[in-house]
Amino acid sequence: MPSPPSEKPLGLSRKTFAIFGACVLIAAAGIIWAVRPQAPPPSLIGGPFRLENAEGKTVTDADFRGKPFLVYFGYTHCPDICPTTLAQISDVFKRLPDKPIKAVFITVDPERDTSELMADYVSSFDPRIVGLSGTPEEIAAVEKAYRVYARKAPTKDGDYGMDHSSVIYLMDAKGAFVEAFNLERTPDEAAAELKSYF
Ligand SMILES: [Cu+2]
Repeated sequence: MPSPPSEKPLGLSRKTFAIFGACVLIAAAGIIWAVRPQAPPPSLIGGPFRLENAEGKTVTDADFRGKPFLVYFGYTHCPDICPTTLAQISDVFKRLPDKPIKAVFITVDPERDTSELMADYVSSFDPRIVGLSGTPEEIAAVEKAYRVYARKAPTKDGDYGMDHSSVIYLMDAKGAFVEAFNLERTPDEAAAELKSYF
C-alpha cells in the first residue's frame, strides 16, 4: 500500500539515517577489526636456521635466499611419504629445467641421518633437492621455526620410525613463508605456479 504523500519525506530521511547508521557501524567494525589482537601471521613460519650439508659445511637459510625455495622435513628411513613427496617434487622440478629453484630436505631423524646419508639419499632425486642434517639441537631449532611435528614411533622389529608432519613450505626469495605448497594436483599445474614466482 503506497504511503500518504505527507509521510514520504520522513520515510526517506529514516532510510538515510538507517544507511548512515549502517555506514558508521561498518566503519566501527573496521576499526575494531584493524586493532584486534593479532593471531600469529604466517610470516612467523620459518626463519633463520643453521644446518650441515654433505661436506659437513654449515649451511644457513641465507644460502637459499634470492630465489623461491621449498622446504620439506622427513627422514631417509621413511617407508613411503618422504620418498613419494621427493619424487613428486622432482617431477615438478623436471618441468622447470631452466629455473634455479631449490628444495631443502631437512631430516627429523638426526640420530640416524648424517649429512652424508642425507646427501646420498637425495641423489636419487632432482639435483636441486638438497639434503641437510645437523646436531639434534640444530634440528630441534629448525623444527620449531617451521612448526614441525616429529616424534619417534617404535616399530615391531625393535627399530623406530618417525611420525612427522608433511607440509611442503614454499618460501619466497627473501626467505619468508608464502604457503603450504600443494602437490595434490598435476605436476604441470604445480610447476606453473612455481614459474609464476620467477
Ligand atoms: Cu616421511
